[in-house]
Amino acid sequence: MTRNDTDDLVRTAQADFAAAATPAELENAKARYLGKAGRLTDLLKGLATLGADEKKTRGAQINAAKQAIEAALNERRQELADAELERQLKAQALDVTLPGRRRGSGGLHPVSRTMERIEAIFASMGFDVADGPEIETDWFNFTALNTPPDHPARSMHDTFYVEGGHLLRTHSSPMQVRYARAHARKYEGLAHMPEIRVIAPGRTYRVDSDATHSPMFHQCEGLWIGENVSFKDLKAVFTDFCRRFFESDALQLRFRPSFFPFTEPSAEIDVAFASGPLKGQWLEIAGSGQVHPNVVRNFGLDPERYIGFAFGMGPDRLTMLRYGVNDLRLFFDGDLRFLRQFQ
Ligand code: 2NM
Repeated sequence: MTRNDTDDLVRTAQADFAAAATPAELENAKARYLGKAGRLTDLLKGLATLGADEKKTRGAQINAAKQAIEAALNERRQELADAELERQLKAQALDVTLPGRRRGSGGLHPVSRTMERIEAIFASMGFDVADGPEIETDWFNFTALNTPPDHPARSMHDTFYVEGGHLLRTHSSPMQVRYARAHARKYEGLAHMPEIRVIAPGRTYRVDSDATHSPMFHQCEGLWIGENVSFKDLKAVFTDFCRRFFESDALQLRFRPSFFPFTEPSAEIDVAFASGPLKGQWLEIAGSGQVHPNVVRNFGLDPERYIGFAFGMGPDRLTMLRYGVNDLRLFFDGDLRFLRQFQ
């Protein structure tokens, strides 16, 4: 063997390594030269037959070839590793110049908008805004409100009863009873009690479902109790509220005699728009009345001294009127194509 044969071997190995396209192919190629049965190993075995001097030069020659082959192997390993890294980086490339994915902006539900308008208008007239439990006791929902034990509203056809003898409140007035009782207790025994002026907006529940009734709906009830609060105050407050809510000073109101267990006398409140598609039509929008003495007593107050009025309205219906929506269920289906129109 001559220097030429080791030079050839190095060149063949270099070409072989260069032809390896993957790390696995490269390791196979490596075995052909540096493995146990590899060609370089064969050369080393051949040394055994040589004399001492020849062995020394030949050994150095083979060693140089081995080093060159190992260098070529490592170089190719690095090339393949670099190529793989490059490939991965390309695959995961992040183009920071692309526009970001924006999270769509949300907005208030149309009924929430109505609630906020109602709250703002009554707050400007000195009314507190109170909320409380939607699961109520029979006493707060019915008894305290002068509703007799055999009243149809108490039947399972009208009221959702839940475990433990509780029920889903059928109106928001139980919250007014809670509020009035807390107020009365706070000023008990004192010479002067500030007037009670509160609205109770929130979710209420009845066994009822069609285009104008949902088993869950909203109510906002109002209460004003003092020593000298009369029906004329109710008319003034509610007229002012309606004209501001519907943004029309020409809006007409009508108080029509009615009956509720918790008020006496009682009145239904109708409005008529001065313009628009419903112009001149009387539309019922609330119930009201002078709070019944039995209810005032259940507030923890003396009905001989304290008197006032209450009213109840449906923010869902007010929203339908304000925006011209004809099916109440649209508000509760959660269809964004409908809800987005109010943004
Ligand atoms: C209505 C109609 C008439 C009402 C009564 C009370 C309370 F708590 F003072 F007794 N709150 N709300 C009331 C009165 C509600 O809704 C149609």
